[in-house]
Amino acid sequence: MNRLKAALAEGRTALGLWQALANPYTAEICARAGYDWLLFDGEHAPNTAQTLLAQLQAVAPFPVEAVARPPVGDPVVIKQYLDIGFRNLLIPMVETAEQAGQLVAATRFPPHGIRGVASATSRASGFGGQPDYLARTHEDICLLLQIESRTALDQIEAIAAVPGIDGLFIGPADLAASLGHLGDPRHPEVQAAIADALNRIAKTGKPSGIFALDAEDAVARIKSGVGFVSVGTDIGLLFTNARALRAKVADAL
Ligand code: 3PY
Ligand code: MG
Repeated sequence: MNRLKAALAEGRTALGLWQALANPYTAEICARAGYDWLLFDGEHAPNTAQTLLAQLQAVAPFPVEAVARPPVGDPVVIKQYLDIGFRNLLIPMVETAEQAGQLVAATRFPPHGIRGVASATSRASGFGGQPDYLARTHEDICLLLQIESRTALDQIEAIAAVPGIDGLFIGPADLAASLGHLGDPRHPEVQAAIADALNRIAKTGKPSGIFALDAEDAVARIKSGVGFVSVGTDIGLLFTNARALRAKVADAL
């Protein structure tokens, strides 16, 4: 059973932590921290299928769902991510219902989609040990799409209506850039656009998600009904705490 897919379908909040260190050792540490999901970033972190596989293996013993973000919503990359065993995907830069439909198709074997078939050679099938894999695996796939441009904002209802989409996730950094406020996701215009987008997603009945700007932002988003929230990043935790510790000691001297 996919715990993230189930949580979203039942309207339960799912807390996530972004993984950009591209490292199985730190992924294992974060997997012990109690989050519902960890996002392994193939778009902006130095990940390959091999490094993603190692991270997936590192977190496998823990009750946390691994979500992968491919660099692009490409059926070939999606096929590779699914084959190594990711069952939760967050696709960046989705702008149209047509694109959303193609992404759903990329996650399903024919006749329901276009996903290329590997069974006995894929980790996802338990290396061939799962007899109903080809017929049932799509039932466990959770497909999350990112809304992060002005064009995408206009298409929220159409994208959400595509069968097979499990949730829509706001990317504040790219959205800010698209709205003319590069590097300033807290700009009132960006915040107003995000509030409007979250409201409209809620009206479609689909779960919404967001990359929170800090802990306070995460709490506010969760209280307002956002279903899956990334509350921070591995790099942020390391860098912020490394700096703060040094400053604390240096300031006391
Ligand atoms: C964005 O903010 O643009 C994202 O993709 C999530 O961090
Ligand atoms: Mg983005």
